[in-house]
Amino acid sequence: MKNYQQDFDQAMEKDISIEPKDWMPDAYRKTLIRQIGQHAHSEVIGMLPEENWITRAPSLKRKAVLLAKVQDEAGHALYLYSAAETLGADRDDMMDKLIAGRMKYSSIFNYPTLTWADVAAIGWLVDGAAIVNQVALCRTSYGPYARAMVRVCKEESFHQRQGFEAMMQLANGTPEQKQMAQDAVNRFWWPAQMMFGPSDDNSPNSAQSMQWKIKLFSNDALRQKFVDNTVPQVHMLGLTVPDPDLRFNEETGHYESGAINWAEFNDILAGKGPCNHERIEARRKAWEGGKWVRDSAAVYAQKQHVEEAAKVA
Ligand code: BYC
Repeated sequence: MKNYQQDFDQAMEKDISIEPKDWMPDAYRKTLIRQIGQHAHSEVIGMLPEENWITRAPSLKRKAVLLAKVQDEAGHALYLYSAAETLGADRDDMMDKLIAGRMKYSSIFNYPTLTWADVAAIGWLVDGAAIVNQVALCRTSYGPYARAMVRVCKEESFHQRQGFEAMMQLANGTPEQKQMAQDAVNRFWWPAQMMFGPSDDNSPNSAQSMQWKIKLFSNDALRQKFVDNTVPQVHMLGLTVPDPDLRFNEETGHYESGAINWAEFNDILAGKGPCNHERIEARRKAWEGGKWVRDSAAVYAQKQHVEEAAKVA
């Protein structure tokens, strides 16, 4: 008699990816739907702070790049919703849960984009943080999620570079532009670090997700990698890191950060961030406003199906 649990455990041990038709524990499936669903929602909600600046981008080139980036984020959401569907999740149900506040999305998108420099900072810092997390996810144990991440990472690299380049232009611009760049770093530095989730001693899902190789590195390990990558970039721009306690530890070769304001993070997760209400409201309007398109597409698909069936018969 086949021992499904044993086969699953062996696949884990040998780093063989789990595919949609393979047996998997219910809790593994549930965790993946939670994480991939949140990830997909983050891509969708993440379009909003940037979309805010499409009509106000400072040049035709910046506008074209931003439009392409926002469209890429929509594409990432589609790969991710599809990956969640391979686990039996229903896309409409996930969207209803997001709007009802029963599914999360990344905390970072609850901050406003007050100036053009914030858009540059999102590309550089937010996509930069996302890459650190997602490069690791390219080897996650669930095949469709890992494969989606490979493509997403290629696009995120372009996003990160264009953000850094836009930031460099501001940092080397007039004193006012340089100040605008510094203000954006001051506002986004800590929220970007919070993207990696609670500290390891306060992360309820990490132990199990690491055992299942959904997560290959802990929240703190990835956060450290982001800080180590990014501090030299801030300095290269001639800007400062808004952390008076930041120091480089010569012995470990790592930067040591000051304390993260976890009360602010928890408030955002509880729906009390600066833009939580606005973001969900925008999504609700888009979802309800798009219903007629989804309905029409479904009727058309049904009609096509009936016609095809009639041809075969
Ligand atoms: N924000 O036990 P933990 C992008 C939740 S978008 C909100 O450590 P886990 C982009 C967590 O879900 C990229 N919630 O959880 C798009 C859990 O709550 P539940 C977004 C957070 O899952 C447009 C609870 O806190 N990337 O790149 O082991 C423009 C306890 O946490 C956050 C992803 O989604 C947070 N920051 O680890 C530009 C990456 N952190 O579910 C850019 C995929 C934690 O138990 N996700 N929570 O109610 C992951 O890698 C993991 O899910 C996390 C959290 C590292 C985020």
